[in-house]
Amino acid sequence: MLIKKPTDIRPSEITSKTNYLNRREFIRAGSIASAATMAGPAVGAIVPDARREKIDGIGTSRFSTDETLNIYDDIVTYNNYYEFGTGKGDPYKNAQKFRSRPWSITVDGEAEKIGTYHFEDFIKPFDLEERIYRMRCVEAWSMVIPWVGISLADVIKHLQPNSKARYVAFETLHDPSQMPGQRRRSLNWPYREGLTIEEATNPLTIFAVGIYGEVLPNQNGAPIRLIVPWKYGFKGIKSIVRMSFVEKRPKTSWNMAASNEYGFFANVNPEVNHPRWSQARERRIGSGLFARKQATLMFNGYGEQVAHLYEGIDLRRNF
Ligand SMILES: Nc1nc2c(c(=O)[nH]1)N[C@H]1C(S)=C(S)[C@@H](COP(=O)(O)O)O[C@H]1N2
Ligand SMILES: [Mo]
Repeated sequence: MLIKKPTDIRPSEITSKTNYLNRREFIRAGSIASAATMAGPAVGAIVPDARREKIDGIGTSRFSTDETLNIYDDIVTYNNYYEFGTGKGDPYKNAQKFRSRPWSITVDGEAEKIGTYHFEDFIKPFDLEERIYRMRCVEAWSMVIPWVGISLADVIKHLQPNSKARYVAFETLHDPSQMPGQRRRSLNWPYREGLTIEEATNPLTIFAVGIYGEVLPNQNGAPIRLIVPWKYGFKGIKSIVRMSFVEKRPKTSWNMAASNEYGFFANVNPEVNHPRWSQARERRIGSGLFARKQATLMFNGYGEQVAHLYEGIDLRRNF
């Protein structure tokens, strides 16, 4: 193994000892708890080597957190991706053969550069950056994930929306032949999400194409998915095939499913509880089965960057 000077080591290359130790504890606890939550093989062994591909030329970001990263295996085996099943382990199991290449993305609506692009051409003009972000699911668990992504603000500037473009809407692929979950009506397919143009062009918002310096695994939304770190995880729509610039607020999947539980904004907010559970605290995945939950932060801790977007807006009504 190459020995690097400490200053050359990216945060995501450092194996966290606490996480490693907690993992061992988790495996032991798992044997007396439930088999469904049992840990998989050793760190990094869970995705076949043939499918793991390094990404070159990744820059760093001032927006990255230095919190302890979740290990690779947690990030790729504990997922929400209802197109591949509703269990946390289903996407890992059922998305292995999903064809995430070749891939194309259609841009339509109120913009100059509308059209259908090959995935590779679509991302080529933009700088790849590692963005280590907290991700807070509306279900009250969280992770710290080293994404590789491109700035959505850069993408939008390039596509030249006009003044009618007040929102950006996104859609996931609809293909029940490949996505077994779409043969059931667990959601109104295709999965849809949206942001205001101000949210979409905030410097924190990215399109992710990788994790841990490697190509994004299918279960995490390959080849390209949205990441909006101050919002609940469900805003981070996976495997995007359409991006539309629109005048009116778009319909979004979880909001359509239960508008009293999942708002359009879906900003992380410890003071506004889900009707069925508290949002005050969260369980950091990998911290050990018996670890205390930690406090959830307003805007998931990204208030400095985004609070101004919601000035004068009642966040209890606009949750
Ligand atoms: N198309 C699609 N995108 C989706 C989902 C989904 O079911 N389908 N689940 C969302 C939810 S609820 C969360 S918490 C995150 C999970 O991302 P991860 O599995 O990469 O951690 O993806 C979001 N994006
Ligand atoms: Mo979620």
